[in-house]
Amino acid sequence: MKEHAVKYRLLKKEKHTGARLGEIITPHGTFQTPMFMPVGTQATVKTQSPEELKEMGSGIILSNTYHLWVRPGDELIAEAGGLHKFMNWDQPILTDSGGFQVYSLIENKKNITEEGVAFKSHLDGRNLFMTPETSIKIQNNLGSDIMMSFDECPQFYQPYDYVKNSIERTTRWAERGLEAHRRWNDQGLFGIVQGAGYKDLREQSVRDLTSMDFSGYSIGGLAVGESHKEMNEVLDYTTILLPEDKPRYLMGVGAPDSLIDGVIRGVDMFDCVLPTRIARNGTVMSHFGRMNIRNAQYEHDFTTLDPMCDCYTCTHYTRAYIRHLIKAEETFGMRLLSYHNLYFLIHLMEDVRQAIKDDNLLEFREGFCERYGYNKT
Ligand code: PRF
Ligand code: ZN
Repeated sequence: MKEHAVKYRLLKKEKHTGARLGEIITPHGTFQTPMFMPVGTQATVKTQSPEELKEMGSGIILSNTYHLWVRPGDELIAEAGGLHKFMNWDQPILTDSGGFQVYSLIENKKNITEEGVAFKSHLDGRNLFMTPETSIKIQNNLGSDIMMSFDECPQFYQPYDYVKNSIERTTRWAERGLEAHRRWNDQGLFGIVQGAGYKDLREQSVRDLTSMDFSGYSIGGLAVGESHKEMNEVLDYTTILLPEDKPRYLMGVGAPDSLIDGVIRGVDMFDCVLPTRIARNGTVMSHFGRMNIRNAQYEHDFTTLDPMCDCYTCTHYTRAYIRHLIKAEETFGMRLLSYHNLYFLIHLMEDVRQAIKDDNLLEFREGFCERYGYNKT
């Protein structure tokens, strides 16, 4: 077994659920888990500076192989000394492989072959081809702390035979990625479990990927059209098969109830564009549910966004002011809301970590969901 640049340390298991308290040690520092990771697709978390991200408690951010490959190019970033230096972020970075982003750009499933995936650039429409080796090479040039294998993420409701062929190819791609990886000394590499809603295929995917020596395991192919209940079921039978001594990452999930339900099932890491995307059109995540600040009811509302939040936005600005900024399309309004929404999810995970320490995560979930307005399940 090789030495991994990224290590997981299990600190405590919650008494009544599958939740784990831990920490992930990377070449750019250690962060606590469970953790929510802000998304910085184009080497920036939209509207937020690195100083703001640190201040809000973000211990790691995510970026995207595909986007940085087409612009400004991974070679340019390597020339700058790597992604950390290029964007002035000295803490951990995780990069997604492009396996998810390119699928939205594929015109026909026939463009997915054993060798790789053919698709068109979202910038200028030129033909591109991504293979497991290209994805790893780009991520090696970026120098992220945690890299992802190149995978296919099928929609949830696909025929069994399609998904079986797909996961077997994703496993072969993962193996090719392991071979292509050149920086084991300072970059970890995760395998990505797929299999849609088919229990035996998820099990096969876990078995095949855990027989190879990855630094951690991601659960992909969720939040792609299935219900919340179906997602929980897949997590139930997937996470129990994953090794205890490696981190687990549920990809592209950011709804507060899904985060808590993922943690209950043993997930350590999450990411999603949701908090920053909805912030830019005026949607606020608060302890009392979601609200759109553009709504007329906030015109004369001089209270804070979320009375239970002590972030910079909530301690300095009123709903009426932020409503005005968003309606006037002022970028400062987007910054204030992005800051608050990210702070909200990062601090939700801090509360979740405390509940794991206190062995009362189920009670925490109950209280949180009742306030937020989720139906009990
Ligand atoms: N694979 C990759 N990235 C992803 C996903 C996936 O399945 C998802 C699914 N929700 C989000 N991001 N590589
Ligand atoms: Zn706030």
